[in-house]
Amino acid sequence: MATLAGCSSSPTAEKTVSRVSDPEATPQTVELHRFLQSCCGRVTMFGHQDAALYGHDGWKYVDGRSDVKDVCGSHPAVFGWELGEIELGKDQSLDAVHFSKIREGIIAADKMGGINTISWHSTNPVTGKSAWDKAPGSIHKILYEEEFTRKYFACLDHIATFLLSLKDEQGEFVPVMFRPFHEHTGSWFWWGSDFCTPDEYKELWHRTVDYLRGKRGIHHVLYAYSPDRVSTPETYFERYPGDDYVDVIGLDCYHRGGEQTASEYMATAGRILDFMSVESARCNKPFVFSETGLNTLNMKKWFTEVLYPVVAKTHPAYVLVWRNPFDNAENFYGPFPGHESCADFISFKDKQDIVLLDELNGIRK
Ligand code: BMA
Repeated sequence: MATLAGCSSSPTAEKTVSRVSDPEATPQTVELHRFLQSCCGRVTMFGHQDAALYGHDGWKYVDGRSDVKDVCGSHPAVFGWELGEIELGKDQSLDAVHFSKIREGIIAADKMGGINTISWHSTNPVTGKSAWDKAPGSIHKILYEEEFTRKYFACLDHIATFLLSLKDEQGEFVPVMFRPFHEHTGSWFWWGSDFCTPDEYKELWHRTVDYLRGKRGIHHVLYAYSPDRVSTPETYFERYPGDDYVDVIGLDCYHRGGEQTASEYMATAGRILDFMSVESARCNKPFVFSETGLNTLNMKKWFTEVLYPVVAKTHPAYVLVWRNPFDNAENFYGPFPGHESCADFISFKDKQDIVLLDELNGIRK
């Protein structure tokens, strides 16, 4: 079993300067940030999107269950969650998950010592269509046309109400990462690079953070910036909203294909994580591999032979693979019992520098 004790020092022992963008961040939020930073360069936590909500064989809402735990005996260390369509005032997400279950899951994950990260595939407030609605100029309209500014803030009110409902048994806010407007260097979402200028993207981010923080008084959130694959650091940072608005720098980069594209994926992700690690150390902001995966895991040793060498080179604080939908067996990124990658996943987990919840527990709290 991998243990943090195997490292030169445990993450909590390391004194790391934390640079949280919110001067009023709660102590738990500052601590989460410091902990993430202390992992960078030394260990990588493993995360799975929607881990605790449902799994590949169709199970849904089973207390204490996750596909990862079914395979290796431990939950992932990092739990991903998705709030898309909360902005419409619905009680279920675009992935047919009740927000009440997400709230319960976040609070339960925090209680177990896990780390929570939230994504938001928001509908387009201008057109009312999905996150994938390629409507040029939507951000411009949100920023400069009152009708849409109002609509956007109404969306944010739903996000704010949800965030403000995240309290533990002591009544303290549960610190979370929030990762809006991700993969913006591509152009598949309405906030993509073909549909707005760099300044418009940054301004949308600023207004979002200012609203949640300033107007709604939310101080238990770390904001994560997560471009998709890019060729240069300049492109990565072109739309960076600034140190006062970002706490964590991320990367979304998938392995599309199988064996034939493995070395290309490893080289690309490795190169981007390289410059992120340098920047992370310079600015005291943790870097994370916020989304990745090989759809259907069609390489038996993907975890140890492809993913591990990528993360072991720089050690982002965590790597998160995407979801195992309960309603689509053709589409999954995490292991589940019976899949041919299980043995390899267990070897991956057993690496000294890979951390799941069982190794995190008792170290963070
Ligand atoms: C995408 C896909 C979609 C899903 C969305 C939000 O990448 O998995 O099916 O709706 O994430 O979770």
